[in-house]
Amino acid sequence: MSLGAALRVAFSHCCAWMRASETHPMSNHSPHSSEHSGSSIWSLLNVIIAVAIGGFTLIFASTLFIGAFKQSAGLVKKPEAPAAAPAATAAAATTSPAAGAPSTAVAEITIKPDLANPLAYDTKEFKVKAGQKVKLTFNNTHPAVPQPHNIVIANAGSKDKLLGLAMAMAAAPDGMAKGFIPESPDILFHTKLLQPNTTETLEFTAPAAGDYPYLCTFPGHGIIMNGTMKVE
Ligand SMILES: [Cu+2]
Repeated sequence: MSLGAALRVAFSHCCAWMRASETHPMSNHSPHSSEHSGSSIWSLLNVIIAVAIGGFTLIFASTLFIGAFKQSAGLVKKPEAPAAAPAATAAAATTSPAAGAPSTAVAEITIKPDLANPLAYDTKEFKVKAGQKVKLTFNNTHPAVPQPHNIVIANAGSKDKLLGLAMAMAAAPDGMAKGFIPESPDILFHTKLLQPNTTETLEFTAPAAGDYPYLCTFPGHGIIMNGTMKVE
């Protein structure tokens, strides 16, 4: 229903109601005095209802009109979802390093003996970027099977050679004193032999891209207690 039609209906309805209350008093059989006061009360009610309906219609109409005017004048801002997305992307781009630049974020890795298999590491692989600062913590804590362990990070492809050197140290009188760390140019970084419930953190810069094995060189452990540092 259009606004004009609504107004006409509301007006004619009230007029008809007022005429009806004048020509046909509500209670014909009532005494004259009460009949007269009854009809005047209904007339008053009709006026109030007419004013209420008229007022409501006016408010409704003006709200519609003002809303339409604001829209057409561009005063009401539409949601700017498409504009927000590029802004978010720009913000993300400024906080992340530019492509090709060395990453400044420190890679922090913590490795423990595996809960299910205490002669293995709980971390079999981790990834860092070439040139990235790395903080590698070995927390030699196992609730059930305390054992001395270390972590030796070595050149790509040298794991088996180091396993052999570590086994040879089992028979060497100074093996334990050296923490079972073999003397090898393939070893890049290593912790000392850590007693149970002790921790050591290695800090180094990730080498060139490649897969670097890490292993425990306590004789026999490294067969299973090993993993791979993937440098990308
Ligand atoms: Cu070990």
